Order: sequence, then structure tokens, then C-alpha cells
Amino acid sequence: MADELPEDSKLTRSKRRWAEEGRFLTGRHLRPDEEGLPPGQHLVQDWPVLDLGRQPDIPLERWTLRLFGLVEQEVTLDWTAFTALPQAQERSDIHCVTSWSRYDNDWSGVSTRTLLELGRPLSSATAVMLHSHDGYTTNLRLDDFLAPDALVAVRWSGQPLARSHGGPARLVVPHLYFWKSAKWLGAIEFVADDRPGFWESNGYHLRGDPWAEERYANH
Ligand SMILES: Nc1nc2c(c(=O)[nH]1)N[C@H]1C(S)=C(S)[C@@H](COP(=O)(O)O)O[C@H]1N2
Ligand SMILES: [Mo]
Repeated sequence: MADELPEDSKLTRSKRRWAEEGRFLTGRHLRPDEEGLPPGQHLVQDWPVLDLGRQPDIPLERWTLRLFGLVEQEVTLDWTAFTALPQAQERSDIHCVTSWSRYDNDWSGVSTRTLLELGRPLSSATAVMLHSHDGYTTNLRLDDFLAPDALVAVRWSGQPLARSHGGPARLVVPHLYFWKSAKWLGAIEFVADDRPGFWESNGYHLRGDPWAEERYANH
């Protein structure tokens, strides 16, 4: 399913270095203020694109989403089956670990709770690993994955989600840094242990709560 990871881009190398240096850390979560943004974040009006240097092209007729791992029954949804599921709408903010935030993004798609009912994970499943078509992976605790405003989004601002932003379908988990929101999502693996994905193996925090400045593994 997932392709090989691309060669490291300049951005990927910079982000690895920022994790080593502890770039953007303020320590301000220890003395919260009234700004309305997580510490060390600034607001942008545009919407930056971040990826590993490859934006896979997945035609809708070949698109699938697979639920596997510690589940009662493995499920593979095609586009028709996925879009026939109850559609959720959520407005939420984006907080990228590279320090930009963007308010009021209107997403629609399928709630992660709806997907859970289909996948029926075993009680031994405590976390998920997300697998994307560019070879990217990221991990989430099951409770974070199932946050009430988390969804697999196929539309943004009423339009089909652009390929550059992870279309046809991406995860959106707004209460964590945006690297947890896997673009070009292909599979959700239910697992027993919360193990690191791509950025979590490259200096970034296992969980990534922006309000607690959980940017890096070692700072
Ligand atoms: N498949 C995949 N998902 C990904 C990434 C990636 O490189 N590949 N980058 C992550 C990072 S670091 C960020 S900040 C956001 C960027 O999403 P955007 O390009 O829509 O702003 O996607 C996240 N999800
Ligand atoms: Mo990011």
C-alpha cells in the first residue's frame, strides 16, 4: 500500500535539526497567558503546505481506506462506501509545530468514532498507527484518535480537499500538532502499544499537545 519514503528534503533535514535544538520552545505553558494561541505559535492567513517532498496522486476509483491490526474484522472501504457513511462537519484550528497556526478551518468527512464502530478494535488496542500513500506514518493514542472533533476529512471549506493538502482524504486531529493529521491516508492500524511514527522517530514528541508545548522528544 504505502510507497517507499522519499529522500530527505531540505525541509525534512531542517525539521530534524529544530528537534535537536529545541527551536520555538518558550516554556510559556508553565505561565499561561490570554492570547488564545498555544505558546510559541503565530497566526497565518494563508495555508502552508508541508510534506516530505512527494504528493501522491490517488484517483477516486483506486482510493481505499483499510482498517486493520487488532480489530475483530478487517475492513476496506472504497470511495463509494466511505462517502455513504454519515458525514460530520467540524470547524477547528490548525497548530503546526513549525510555529504557524490557522483559525477556523471547516472540514467535512467521517468522524473517527464512526470508523471505530466499523473496525471494532479489540480491547488490547490502545493506539493507532496511520499509514499514508507517501510512506508517511504517525501514531496516536486511541483516546486522542477518538477526540469528538477528529475526522477523516474529504472536504475543506465546502470543496474537495486539494491534493497538496492530502486529498482525497486526510486525518484531522485538531487538539494535537498538525503533523499528527496524516495526509493521503490509506490505512489505520490498531495496535497494542503507542510506538513512534515518522516524525516521532525523528526528534518529535510521541503525543504532541500544542498547549503543553510537546514539540520534541528530548526537550
Ligand atoms: N502523509 C503525510 N501526512 C502529513 C505530512 C506528510 O509529510 N505526509 N506532514 C505533516 C505535517 S508535518 C504537517 S504540518 C501537516 C501539513 O498539512 P498541510 O500541508 O495541509 O498544511 O501534514 C502532516 N501530515
Ligand atoms: Mo508540521
